[in-house]
Amino acid sequence: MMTFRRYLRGSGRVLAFVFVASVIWLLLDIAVLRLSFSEFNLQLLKERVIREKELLKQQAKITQNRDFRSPVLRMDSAVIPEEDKGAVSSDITRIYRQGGRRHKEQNSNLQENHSNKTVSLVAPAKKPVDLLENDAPLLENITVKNNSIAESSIVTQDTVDGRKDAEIKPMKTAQHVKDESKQHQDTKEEPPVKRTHTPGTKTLVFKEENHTKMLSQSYQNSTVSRKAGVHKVLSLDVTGAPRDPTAIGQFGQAAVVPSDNEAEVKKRWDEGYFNVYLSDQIPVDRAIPDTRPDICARHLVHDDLPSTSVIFCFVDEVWSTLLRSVHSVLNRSPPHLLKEIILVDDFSTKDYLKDQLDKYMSQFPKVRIIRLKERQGLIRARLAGAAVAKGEVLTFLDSHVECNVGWLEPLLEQVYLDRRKVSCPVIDVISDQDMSYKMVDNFQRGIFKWPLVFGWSTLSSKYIKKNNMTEADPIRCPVMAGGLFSIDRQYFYELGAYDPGLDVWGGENMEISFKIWMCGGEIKIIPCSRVGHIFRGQNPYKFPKDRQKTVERNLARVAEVWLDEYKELFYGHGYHHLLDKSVIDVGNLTEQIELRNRLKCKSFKWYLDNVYPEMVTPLLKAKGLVYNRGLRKCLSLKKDSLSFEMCDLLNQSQQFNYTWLKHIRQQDLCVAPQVKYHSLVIESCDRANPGQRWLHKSSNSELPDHFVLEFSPNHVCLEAVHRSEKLRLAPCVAKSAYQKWKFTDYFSQ
Ligand code: UD2
Ligand code: MN
Repeated sequence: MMTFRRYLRGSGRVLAFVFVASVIWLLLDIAVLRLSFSEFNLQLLKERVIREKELLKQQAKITQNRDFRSPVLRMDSAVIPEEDKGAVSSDITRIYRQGGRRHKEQNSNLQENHSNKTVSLVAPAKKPVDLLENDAPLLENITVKNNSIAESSIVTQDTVDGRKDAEIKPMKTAQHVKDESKQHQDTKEEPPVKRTHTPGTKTLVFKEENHTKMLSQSYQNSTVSRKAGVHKVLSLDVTGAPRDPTAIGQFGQAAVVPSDNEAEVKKRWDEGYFNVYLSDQIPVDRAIPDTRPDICARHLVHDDLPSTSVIFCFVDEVWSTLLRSVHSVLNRSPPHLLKEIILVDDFSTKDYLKDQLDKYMSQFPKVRIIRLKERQGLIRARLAGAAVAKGEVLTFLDSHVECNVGWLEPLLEQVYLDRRKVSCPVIDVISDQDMSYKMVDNFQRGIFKWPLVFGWSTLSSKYIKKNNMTEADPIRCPVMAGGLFSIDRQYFYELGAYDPGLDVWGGENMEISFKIWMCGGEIKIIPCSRVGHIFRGQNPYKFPKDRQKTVERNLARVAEVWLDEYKELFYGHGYHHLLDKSVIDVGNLTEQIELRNRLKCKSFKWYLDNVYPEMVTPLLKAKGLVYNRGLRKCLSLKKDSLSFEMCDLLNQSQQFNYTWLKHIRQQDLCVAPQVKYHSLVIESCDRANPGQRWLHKSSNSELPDHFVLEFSPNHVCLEAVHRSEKLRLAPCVAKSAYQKWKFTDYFSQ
C-alpha cells in the first residue's frame, strides 16, 4: 500500500493520470466502432432486401408481359445481380459446350485464365453467351436429312421413331470438339479423376459415392443464386472433366470405324440394330455437347423440387448402351433429386444382363434391378417399375439414351408447378451409324396422323410469332413420343397408369397422351431438357406374337376407348380388317371405358379442337345429295327402299353420307348389295361387314366417280337403270354416265 502511494507522488501522479485517461479513451473508441459496425450491417441488409425485392418485381413483370405459360422463371431481361454474373459461365465445361458459339471476349478470358492456370471462366458481364453470329462461319453447316417428316406427309407405322427423319444439325465439327477439349484439359487446375476403362465388359468405372460427392461438391460450390426459393438450373456434370478426352466418341463426336473392321460392324449390327461395335468402344461415361438453347443455363427452378425415380425397361439391351444410359443419369442429375434408378429387365435372354449386370450395378446404391419372370412387354414392364418406385415423380427412359447436362430439373419443375403437367425432354439423336450426339431442330412437337401414326412436326412460324415464343419455351405437345417423360407418381395412378392390356410395344404413347390431355392434364416438351436417344431401324428383340398384329391390336384398344366417333377415321385409314372380330381380339375394354367415365374425361372432339386444332379431321368423306350423271336425278331413300327423284337439297330422304368406313349411309342404314350382287338392299350398317363398303373417289382408282363394290371378285359398280329408274349392280364401265355419281360436298379424298 505504501509503495503504491509513493508512485502517486510527484511525476508518478502525472503518469497515473495519463494512464487512466488513455484507458478511458480506448474504451470510448471501441464503443463507437461497434456502433458503426452494426449500422453498416443494417445498411447492408437493407440493400439486400431492396435488391431482392427489385429482382422479384422484374421477374414478375417479365412473366406477366410475355404471358409465359412456362413456369420456369426467366432472367433474360432481368438484372443479373453482380455476384451471379460469373456464375453464368463459371464452369469451364461451358467452353466446349458452347460449340462454335464462343465469344471473342470469352476466348480472351479463356487465354488469360489459361496463362494464370485458373479454372473459372468469367463471362462478359451483360451478354454472357449469346454469340452465335461471331463464330457462325466456323460451324460446318451440315444438315443431315433423312426422309423428312413434314406435317403434310403421312408417316408409316415403321417410322414411329419419326425423329430419325427429322432435320438434324450437328453441334460442331469433330475438330472443334477436339480443340476445345484440349483447351479444357490444359486449363484445368486439377486433373480429372483418374479412372480406368476397358470397353464393354466388367470394368467398374467409378463408385457412385464418388459421383455423388463430386456432384454435391459442385452443387455446394456453385455460384447458384438462392433467392426466394429458386436457384439457377444446376449444370452438374461429372463428365465435364472426362477421364479420357481422346477416347473414341468422346464429347459426342462421330466415331469412325477403320475399313478393315467393317465386317465386324456388320456382324454385330443385329444385336441392337445400331453400331454396337462402335458403341462398345466409346466410354460408358463419355461427355456430350450441351445442346440446350443458351438461355437455359440461366433459368431459375425451385429449390424444393420433388425427387424422382428413373425407370429404364429393357429387353436384351446392348451392354454399353445400357451402361451409358445409367451413367448419364448418375453423372448429370442432382443427387438430391435422384431417388433411385430402377432397371426393369423384361425377361432378357442375354447372359451379360444377369450376374454381370448385378455385379456392375452393385457399386451404385441408387440402382435397383427388377427381373420379370416372363416377357411382359415395355408397357407392363414400366408398370412393374412404377409399382416399386419411391420417388415423388416417375421418369421413364429408354435403355439406349444419354441424358444431357441440366436435363432433370426443368422436367421436375413442370411437375412441381402443376402435378398434372407431364414433361418430356427434347429427344436429341444419337446416330445409329457413328454414335455421334446430334442436336435436333427447335420447335418440334409430337403429333399423330391417321391411323394413329406418331410423327414430329415443326411449329409454324406463325404460331411461334403469335405466342411470342423463344426457343427455350415449353412446347405444347399433342402426342408424346412415348419413351422419355416425367410424371407425378400419384397422378400417374390417378390416370389409371397405362392400360395393362397393351402388349409388348406400340400405341401406349397414344393412350397416355390422349388420357392426359382429355382427363385434365397437359404434355409439354421442354427445350431446356435434352436427352439423346438411338433411333433404330428395327426392334432388335423378338415379339412373342407377330409384331404388326401386336401393334395393330394395341392401337385398336386405344381407338375403341378414346376416339369416340373418330375411331372411324382410324379404321378407315387402312385398318378395316381390325373390325372383324375373327381377325383380331382386342380383349376386354370394360375397365378402360369405366376409367374414362370415372375420370369424366373430355371428348376426342374436344382434344382435336383444343390440343391439336391444326389436324384437319372431317368426320365424313362426303355428304349431301347423291346425283347420278346419266339420269340427272338424285338418290332417295323412302320406307327402306331406294329410288330416284328430282334433286332437292331440302329433302331429307335425299341426304346421304359417305363415311370413312366407305358406307353410303342414311342414319344407321346402309346401301348394300343383294345376294349374288345383282340388286340392292338397305340394311343396318355393320362396320365389320366388308360387303357394305363402296370405293368412291379413291385416289388411285381408275373409276373415281363410280361406286365400286370393294369386295367383289370382279369390278362391280352401282348403276342407275335408264328406263326403270331403278338401281342395280353391273360390271363397271369407265365411261358409263349411269355409273357416275356425285355428292354435294366432299371433305376428303
Ligand atoms: C418409341 C419410344 C418407346 C416406346 C415406343 C412405342 C422413344 C424414344 N421411344 O419406340 O419408349 O414408347 O415408341 O411403344 O420415344 N422394351 C422392353 N420390353 C419389350 C420391348 C421393349 O422392355 O418387350 C424396352 C426396350 O429395351 C427399350 C424400351 O422398351 O428400352 C423402348 O423400346 P424401343 O427402344 O424398341 O422403342 P422405340 O424407341 O423404337
Ligand atoms: Mn428406343
